[in-house]
Amino acid sequence: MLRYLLAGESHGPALVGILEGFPAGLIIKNSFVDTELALRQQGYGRGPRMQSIEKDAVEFLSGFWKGRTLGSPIAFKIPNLDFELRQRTGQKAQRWQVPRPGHADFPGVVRHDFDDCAPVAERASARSTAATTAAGACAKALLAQFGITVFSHTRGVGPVLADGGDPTVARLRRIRSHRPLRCLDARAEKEMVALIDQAMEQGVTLGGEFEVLASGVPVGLGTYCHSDRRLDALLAEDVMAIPAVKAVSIGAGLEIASVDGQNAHDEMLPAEERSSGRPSVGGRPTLGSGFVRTTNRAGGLEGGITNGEPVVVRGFVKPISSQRKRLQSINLKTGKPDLAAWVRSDTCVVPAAGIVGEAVVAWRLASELTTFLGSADLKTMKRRFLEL
Ligand code: EPS
Repeated sequence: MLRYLLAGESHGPALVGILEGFPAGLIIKNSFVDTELALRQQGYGRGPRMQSIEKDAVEFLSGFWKGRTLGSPIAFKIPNLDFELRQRTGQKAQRWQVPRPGHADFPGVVRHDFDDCAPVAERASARSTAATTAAGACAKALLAQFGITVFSHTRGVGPVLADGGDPTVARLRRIRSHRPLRCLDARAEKEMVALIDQAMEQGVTLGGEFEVLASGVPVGLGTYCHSDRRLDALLAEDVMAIPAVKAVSIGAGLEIASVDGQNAHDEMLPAEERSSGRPSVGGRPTLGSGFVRTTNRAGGLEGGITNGEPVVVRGFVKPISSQRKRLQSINLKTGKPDLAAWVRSDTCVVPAAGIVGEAVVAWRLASELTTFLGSADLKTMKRRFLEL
């Protein structure tokens, strides 16, 4: 099992994390983590802070010896460059009394007895997801040792939905870094970009949908034996905990509710029938061979256990509440109607949320894998994996 604790305020000196449970002997390159951090920062529709102030980079503080993990807790930090900028230019922390509807501002003030929304936003801010991404990158480095990859793509922005065909690992890898929204459907992506431009001009924000696919996952992670160990439930919790996510689905998700039982499952067919059927999501043959599935409606999870097909999780993101066209709210000091606070914000965070989705899915799968294989050292884990 892996555990982590993350901390840090959006405009404080740094985000920090402690990761526990990694085996000894793993190489985690800073450059790999930084590439993941950069992907989270990018994506069309990000605001001024992401575009021109931050350049997220991880600093490992403990847990390594001669470039490999020790099996002891890993500590890291990601400095907030916005903090340094504020120090240099003498900018004071912002204060505001008019909560943004949809943000944690109002319930956070009540919950923690603050007289101002700023302290709520400091920790409720999605800035914290940079640390989540760094933790997830460490998990990805471990999963890579077992041939497991975790990638995401944007399925929708506002009302525009992609029709991108089969999200194979090769295609997901290809669109990873040079497409504005990491969308498999180039035509829909153009429409999405135009929609974001329009929203930016109007001072409003846009939500959407991302999908995370984990390929190469062995059969048998998770269990149906108790509700809090079902892997589908745990993944749903992980993705739901990403700021701005309002719904999560596994595999075909919501679409399953409206079809009959003949069209809701993934039949197991003799291996030779694979070529005649629709390729499975992720395009990877089922482990254990002898049979194949030509669909993956279950999203790689049956009874809360991985079944060897790619694990597929979708997240549905609301349009973020900070927007230039300010919403009606109440001034907490005067009790009078007022317009919600706004200083600067992103317009669309769907691709960024997809990268965070990858991070949390990777973390959960790596955690389950260490439970499955033991985690004292990488060599033993690999030997046990080959015996599966
Ligand atoms: C965020 C508000 C903005 C975003 C921030 C999330 O920050 P600021 O208040 O400093 O303008 O830039 O996102 C990040 C900093 C990030 O790293 O993703 C919010 O209120 O959630």
